[in-house]
Amino acid sequence: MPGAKHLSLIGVPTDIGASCLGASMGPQALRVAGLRQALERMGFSVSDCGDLNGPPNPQTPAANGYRHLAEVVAWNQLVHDAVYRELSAQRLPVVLGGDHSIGVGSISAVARHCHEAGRRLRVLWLDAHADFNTAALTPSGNLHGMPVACLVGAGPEALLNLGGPVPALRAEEISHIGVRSVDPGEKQLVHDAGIEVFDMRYIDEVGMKAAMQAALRDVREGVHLHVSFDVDFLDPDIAPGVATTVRGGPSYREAQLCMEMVADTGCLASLDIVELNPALDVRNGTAQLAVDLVESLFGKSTLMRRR
Ligand code: 4U7
Ligand code: MN
Ligand code: MN
Ligand code: MN
Repeated sequence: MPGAKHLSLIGVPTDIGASCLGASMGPQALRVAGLRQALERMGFSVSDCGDLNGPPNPQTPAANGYRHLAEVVAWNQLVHDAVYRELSAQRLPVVLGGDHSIGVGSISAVARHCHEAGRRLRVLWLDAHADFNTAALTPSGNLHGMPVACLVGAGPEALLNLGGPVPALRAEEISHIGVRSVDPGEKQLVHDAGIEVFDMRYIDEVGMKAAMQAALRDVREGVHLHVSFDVDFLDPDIAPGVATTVRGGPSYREAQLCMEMVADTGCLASLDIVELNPALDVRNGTAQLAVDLVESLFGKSTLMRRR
């Protein structure tokens, strides 16, 4: 839906897939930081659909390798249905997490929409982590560490069947950017699945520009580009308001360039903003930074662009 001028904010106030509580306050922190107003200033028409209302966090230990599987499925079904509804109405969904387990519901809905519309799909996963764990490998049982594996078909049945094609994605439809923390078993799986990962070492060596050129090489008119923005992608020095910080992430300038290069494709058609944890933030600064970067993602630039 490139060119769509109508954006829909969908709040998903949950930390159901994480061990640290607080990502449930993410949607409200993004609202307080002025996300809607920032997008409206750029000329978009924005509706705030309000918050989805899923089950509370029972804070129970893992069973069969998963924590809170039933609740994670319930939240993801709500997310899937809301994202699919907005896409069907030609609106661009902006999912406000919430922890990253909700990427399964969001992206499965995007995949369903693209499948039905005959559109090619590309997903960029901006994250310090690979989020490719399985029940057998996970060190935590937390489903926010497993959404990519679920999307490509390695996950619990109930999370794979939210609607649309199963699996939702082929490995070649998704690329990771900014990865710098992968668990030992996860490493092998990411390798075997053949997922394209532009990790921090790659970005250090060639720079953000070349990394993004490579990640976006086949993104051209007609492609539905989905960005799943885990705020822990950013260096924790500039973005302390997340639970799973990993040092050595993209700087402010690198992150801006990453977002600007996505905007330049003109193909951005859906977005998740996840893992923001206001309980760990300083004066809502990480939420404000996320809003700043999302403006760039939607095409805000310093000067008029000459092409
Ligand atoms: B996030 C972790 F063990 N890999 O699986 C796990 F390090 O959505 C962290 O990227 C997952 O923030 C982080 O629990 C999930 C851990
Ligand atoms: Mn569309
Ligand atoms: Mn993540
Ligand atoms: Mn992460």
